[in-house]
Amino acid sequence: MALGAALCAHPAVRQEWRALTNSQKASYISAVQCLQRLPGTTNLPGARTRFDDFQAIHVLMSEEIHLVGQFLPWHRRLLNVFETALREECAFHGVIPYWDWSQDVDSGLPLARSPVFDAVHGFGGNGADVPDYAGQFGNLTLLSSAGWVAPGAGGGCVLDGPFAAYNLSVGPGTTPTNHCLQRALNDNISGFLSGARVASVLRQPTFEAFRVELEGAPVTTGMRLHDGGHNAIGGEMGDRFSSPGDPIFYLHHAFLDKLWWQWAGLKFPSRLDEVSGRSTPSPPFASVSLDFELDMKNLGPVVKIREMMDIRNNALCYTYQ
Ligand SMILES: [Cu+2]
Repeated sequence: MALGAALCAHPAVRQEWRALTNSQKASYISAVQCLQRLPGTTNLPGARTRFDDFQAIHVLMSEEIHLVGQFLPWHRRLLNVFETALREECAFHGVIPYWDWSQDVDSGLPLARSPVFDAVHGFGGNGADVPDYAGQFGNLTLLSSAGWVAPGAGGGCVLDGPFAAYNLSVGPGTTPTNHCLQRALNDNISGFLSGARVASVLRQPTFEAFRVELEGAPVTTGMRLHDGGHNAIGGEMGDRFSSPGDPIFYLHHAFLDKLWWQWAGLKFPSRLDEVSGRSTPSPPFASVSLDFELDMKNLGPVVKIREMMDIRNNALCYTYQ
């Protein structure tokens, strides 16, 4: 096959949040706020705005896109259609940034001190402290079995920053409900997000081992990078259905996408063809191949995993710094 046959001439460079200038940060945040003002076009349950549309498709597809071989390609495609909307509907000229949380964890500072949670040049901080917060579903026992230690502060509405006032109408879970953006930053989960953990995921010899070690519980017994990042932020981000309601979702997934690209780069070009895994979380299982179709409903045309393998191709056209 001819992967790499049509590489784009000028790939956009996705950068880590703290590498952006304040004006680049502001333009990304304004573009996301623009999607939050535009009326939705999908009519997916609960979706009122264009921003909600992308959250709603994640709710709708959630059972088909996690713990499966298409997990990474599907989320790459989600970021791709989200970025396209930012550009075409909100005159955004930049790219989705990523958040490398391992830099914060390795610094030894609390997550709340990360530049991504800055109230002015970031996504706002923790949620208001709710005593005895027990998680989005009032049940954190699942998290404890995955290595979760103790609740952090927070759990309530985010109080500052550009997204504190946004009314979410998709989620939590699968039930459309009006609610605020919630966070429950938890430094007890940070250990799953260290630079050493990232390095160990990158050492995995096959795509199969890599995707499992990256995604985490319940396929693994403890948390890994993907679920660790979701749960360390908590609130909406801790919700496996409606997590894209927190705009930080896109930066977390961009970092996971970067790690996939970095892992592929360790054995170039053979890993550009390497995809595997079951296609459904429960039996009967089929195996995904490059011809597996990624469904975005009416957010964008169906594409095959094959088209998501090389980020330098004309359809994707980006790279990471
Ligand atoms: Cu997801």
